Amino acid sequence: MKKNCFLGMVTALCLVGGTNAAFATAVSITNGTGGAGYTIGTPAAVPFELIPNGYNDNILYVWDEVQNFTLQQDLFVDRVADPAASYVGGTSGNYFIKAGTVVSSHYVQWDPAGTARVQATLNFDSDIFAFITGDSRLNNSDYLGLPGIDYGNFSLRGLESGDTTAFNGGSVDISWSASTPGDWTRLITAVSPGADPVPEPATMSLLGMGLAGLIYRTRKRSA
Ligand SMILES: [Ca+2]
Ligand SMILES: [Ca+2]
Repeated sequence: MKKNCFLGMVTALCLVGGTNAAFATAVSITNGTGGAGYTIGTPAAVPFELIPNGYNDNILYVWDEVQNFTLQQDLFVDRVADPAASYVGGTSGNYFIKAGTVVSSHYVQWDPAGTARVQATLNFDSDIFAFITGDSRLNNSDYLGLPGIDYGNFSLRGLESGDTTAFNGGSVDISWSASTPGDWTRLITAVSPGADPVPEPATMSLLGMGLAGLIYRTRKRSA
């Protein structure tokens, strides 16, 4: 197979096929207070379904979702790091990341038992573009989620106005309070140098067609 990896398209397919999950691009959680733990990773083995108030473990989880994905449509977000950035459109309350922008997605879960507050600094390997904090926008962006997770589309999963997100390049300081069920939110960053690109469906079918054509030609040649 290796010698067949001479065409650009097929080379890309070989690379995709030759590596597994993306490297972690959520790097670390520092300065944590109030949480029972701080974890880079999911709260359960994938596949699973997120259940509101189904954890109550007071652990702050951050996990990588789709990485280095070219947006096929404008992505509506709630809080942007830089409203004047070239990749941002819209106005306050209706900001969006423009179609064509390459983004990486991450999810944050914090499900305390009862009323609590958590503070921490979340660190990534690329600049943070935005937070998606509203229930409907979270639901509309679940296509950026990690395959194998049913995000649930339950209400009250987003952030409230008292939950702060102070952007600082590739880091963000959060201070969130929650009662029931907890806080779930999506964080959008720039191209992650530590992640593999995730092929889009159209690209995958092109790659598949390219590979099929190559196999046909190879078989024909060796026949
Ligand atoms: Ca909250
Ligand atoms: Ca809870």
